[in-house]
Amino acid sequence: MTKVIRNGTIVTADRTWKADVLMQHGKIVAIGSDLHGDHEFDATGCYVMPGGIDPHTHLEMPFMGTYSADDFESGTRAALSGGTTMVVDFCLPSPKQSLLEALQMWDNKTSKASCDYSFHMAITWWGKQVFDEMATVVDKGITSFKHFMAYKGALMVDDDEMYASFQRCADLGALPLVHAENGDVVAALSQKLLAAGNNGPEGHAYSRPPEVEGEATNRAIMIADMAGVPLYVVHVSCEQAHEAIRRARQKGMRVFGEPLIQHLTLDESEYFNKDWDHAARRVMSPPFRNKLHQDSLWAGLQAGSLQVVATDHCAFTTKQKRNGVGDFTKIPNGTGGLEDRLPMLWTTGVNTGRLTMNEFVAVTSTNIAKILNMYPKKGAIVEGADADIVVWDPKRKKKITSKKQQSVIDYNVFEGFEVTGLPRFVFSRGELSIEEAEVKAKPGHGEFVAREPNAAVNRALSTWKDITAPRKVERTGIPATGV
Ligand code: DUC
Ligand code: ZN
Ligand code: ZN
Ligand code: ZN
Repeated sequence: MTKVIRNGTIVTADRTWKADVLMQHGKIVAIGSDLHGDHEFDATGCYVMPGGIDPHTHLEMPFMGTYSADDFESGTRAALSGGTTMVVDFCLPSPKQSLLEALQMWDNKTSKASCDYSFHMAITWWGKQVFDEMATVVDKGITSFKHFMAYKGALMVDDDEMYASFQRCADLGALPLVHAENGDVVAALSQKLLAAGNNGPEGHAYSRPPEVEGEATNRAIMIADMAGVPLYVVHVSCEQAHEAIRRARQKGMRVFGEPLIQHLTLDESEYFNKDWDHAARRVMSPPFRNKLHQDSLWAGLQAGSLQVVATDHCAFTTKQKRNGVGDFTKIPNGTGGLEDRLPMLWTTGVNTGRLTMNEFVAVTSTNIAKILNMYPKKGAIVEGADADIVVWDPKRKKKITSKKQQSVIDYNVFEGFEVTGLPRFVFSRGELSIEEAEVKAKPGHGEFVAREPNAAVNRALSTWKDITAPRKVERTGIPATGV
């Protein structure tokens, strides 16, 4: 059975042209004019783009004494509803847990996924077992490892562990990721704020200023450089972190930065809302920043110094958030966004002229497909690619409301926002998953995407050789010790 998308304009990361797209057995099999198939989908007035890839989700994740509310069933429905056809979730071993055992646990969560998915493996502790198991994890097609520089006493790794893990990543052709916030400083600031009676949600933002993120980003970049490995910095929220990434790239290092749609569109005033629930629902790490930081992130997407827009989708209900009444450090950190990422970025990016349509495709799909080494299976409209396609209607409008969302939580951080630009059809490996606002996604259709290691290393600098292969000086006339 063949399907064809007719009369649309194809938009990829580097081209815009009018053509039809023929799909068969989950793949794109032909691109050209006047194609026909068993089922035809009319894309008149629409853009035909690679489906979005969200490389940063936390579905059904045990965290801060609870579980994030969206699982792979509701999470992938939300993704598809907004034009995202693949998610990359984080597998989080608990302290001393085998990485392979944790991976089995995460794999067990995915049976109702309706779009494709992959994993990043978190390094939450260090030892010979972790060192050894990292190779097996890479063999299983998981070639990216996440490091939390925050969440002291829980997920956080120290610099010695991070350096050891980064070197291991370099050996394995894997990509290290960092959550860059100085966890020691966050813990100290949190205690100080609480002691002064500053226990509301705004205390969360005060405890994680941009400097905390800038310091950690710089540190991670330097450690990655010494380990000779590229680096991917998740949820870049401020100028200080962006500046560190710009500087590293300008010096020739492979460092990538990922702003979130939330940080691009929402600001710190949310935490000063009089309504406790309103503010707590927006507690995430890093917190929302002021408009100057937002401008920096937009500029980074334009200039190419930031490459990917994600969500860090980690949704908690109001009831779960209320665990932190009287102590902001107990408010589960996280916000949703899977369903809204593409419509929000199109509305605030493409419709305002800040991003071209091709840049939109690059930052929502193609760039991360390349960074994670799954291009052109994903992130491309080309013969042989997976038929993960969004047919985008630039005129379609809606007002975002939690009452009509796929996420199971009882609110939406973008509530009331009017978006212009929404999917008309979404295909996941050729399966019609969304038609207008109707969800046709099939739980269980989603498959794991295995990735190959990447040979890319950071060996541009002349000092790199000195660090990895230190020269021993043969000396004569060494003085006797202690004389
Ligand atoms: N930040 C969040 O807000 N939630 C999940 C983990 C994280 O780093
Ligand atoms: Zn014809
Ligand atoms: Zn994080
Ligand atoms: Zn995250």
